[in-house]
Amino acid sequence: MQHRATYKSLDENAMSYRKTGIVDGKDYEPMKEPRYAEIATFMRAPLATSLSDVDIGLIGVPTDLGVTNRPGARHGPREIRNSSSLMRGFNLGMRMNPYDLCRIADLGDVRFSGRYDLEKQTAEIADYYRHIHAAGIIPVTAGGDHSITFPIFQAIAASGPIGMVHIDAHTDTWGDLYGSKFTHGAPFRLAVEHGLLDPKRTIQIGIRGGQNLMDGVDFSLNSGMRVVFMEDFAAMGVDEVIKEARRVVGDGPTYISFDVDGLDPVFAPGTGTPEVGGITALEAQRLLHGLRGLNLIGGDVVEVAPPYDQTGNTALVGATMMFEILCVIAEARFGAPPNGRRLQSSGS
Ligand SMILES: [Mn+2]
Repeated sequence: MQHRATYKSLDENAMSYRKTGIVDGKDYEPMKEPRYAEIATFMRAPLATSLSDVDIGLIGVPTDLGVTNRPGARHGPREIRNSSSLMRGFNLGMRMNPYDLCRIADLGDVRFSGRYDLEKQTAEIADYYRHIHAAGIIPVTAGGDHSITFPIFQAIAASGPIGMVHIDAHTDTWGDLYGSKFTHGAPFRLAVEHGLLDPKRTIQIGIRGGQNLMDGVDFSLNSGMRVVFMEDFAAMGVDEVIKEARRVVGDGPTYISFDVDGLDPVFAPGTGTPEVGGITALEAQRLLHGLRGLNLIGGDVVEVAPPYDQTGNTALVGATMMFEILCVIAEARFGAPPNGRRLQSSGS
């Protein structure tokens, strides 16, 4: 294969992919070092020191205060960073290199002053993403449990409801649970109720398992979301599901939310609420590639809970899905879509 530049060249004063060793003073590029070396940032992208000169920001949200059962997703961002060092620049499945298209950086983790206060934390996540959005940066996030997506929407959908491709075993549209409304079972009900998410431009893919209450599924269906239950997924096949997803979200602004429990636990056992009979890793990659050219405004991979998977494979799968999401967003926003028009940044 022809060698391609791993990085888009950056201005001299901008956030740079090139670093200077503090001992020998020599220049080096972390992504060209062996993949086991240097500090583990997401995808080995540079760690940003400011919000200037970044097009896509890779962000960790290390919290699992919103889980309703088994905790552990607070360890997701660190393990995904480590596993993501296995990612390279060129995506063979898509025949493109996101680093050729735009400036990508690890923005670090959301920091909390209320780390053990779910409501305060939710407000702080929203505040963090308002800064990211105001700087015109497209966020690609590693959670954390799924409760983090609601405050992300509070920031990026403030000017009007967005659409969503949601991959998950669960609809995450339940109401209050044990006195809390910000659980990881509730983000998309809250998002609809707050006018942040357009249910008619939302597709939920991979839904399955048992339920204590039909409240969540009923909310999804009654609000107009397209729910692709796992039996439907199996009957339709990936290509038909892609067509349906593209029909549902149309050309409006669309977010990709990928709960790793949407995958079969064979591929991703390290998650708090595994459900057997799920999507394969390859089907998920094909599904994500099928979103090429949509008006994508951000994405996340959530619910990677490394303590339940001592092999580390769930973190690798999560990192890979994060890379795929990064690639489809980079191409959609900074590449040359089929209509030849570069989509405009939704930054305020
Ligand atoms: Mn979920």
